[in-house]
Amino acid sequence: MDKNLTELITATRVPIADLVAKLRTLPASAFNGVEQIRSLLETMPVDEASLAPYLTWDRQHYTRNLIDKTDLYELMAVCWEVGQNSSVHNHRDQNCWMAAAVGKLLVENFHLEFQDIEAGTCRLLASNTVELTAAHPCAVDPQEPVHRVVNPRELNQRAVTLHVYSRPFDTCVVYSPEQGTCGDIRLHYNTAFGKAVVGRH
Ligand code: CSS
Ligand code: FE2
Repeated sequence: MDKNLTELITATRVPIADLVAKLRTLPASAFNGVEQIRSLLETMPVDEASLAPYLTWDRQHYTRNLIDKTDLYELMAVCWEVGQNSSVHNHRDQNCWMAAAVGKLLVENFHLEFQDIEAGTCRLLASNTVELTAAHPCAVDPQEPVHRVVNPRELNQRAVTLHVYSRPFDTCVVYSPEQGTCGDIRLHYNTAFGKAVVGRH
């Protein structure tokens, strides 16, 4: 990244509470297109220290930590150990924006040629890969919503991403591009508002 841009972002980091306060002022229309929230995340990169109550780690799986939730959106911090990935998945036709508060990740997008959820079959082709950093938040393309997030092992660092979903969703479809299979899964929070969520397993 451009050095001046890196410095600017470090200088302008805001506490997570400021981002929450801003999101809460926005009307439903702000969440309909993808550009407004994407540029908001770009102009309000979040300070890592303010995320401390929401950072939990699990060697087996990335963790999902709810920060705020309204009828319009949910905001969570996702914590990635070195080398952890998500499955290939969709977002239930909901808009999604992501920014990396810590680290540098990859979003690998896939083109869904066909899916038959009832039969559990699909065909996917890898499309583009984009870098996810504080300076470069990403919006999931509503036309091409299937993706996976990777915290590359070779970077040898934990990562924390912020996700805004609108509207909130608690199930998604998970795909195996290699096997051509897919199926619904439920999504759970590891923590909500800074407290462990009991009985999620
Ligand atoms: N959508 C995944 C994180 S990778 S974008 C989830 O909510 O668990
Ligand atoms: Fe996702």
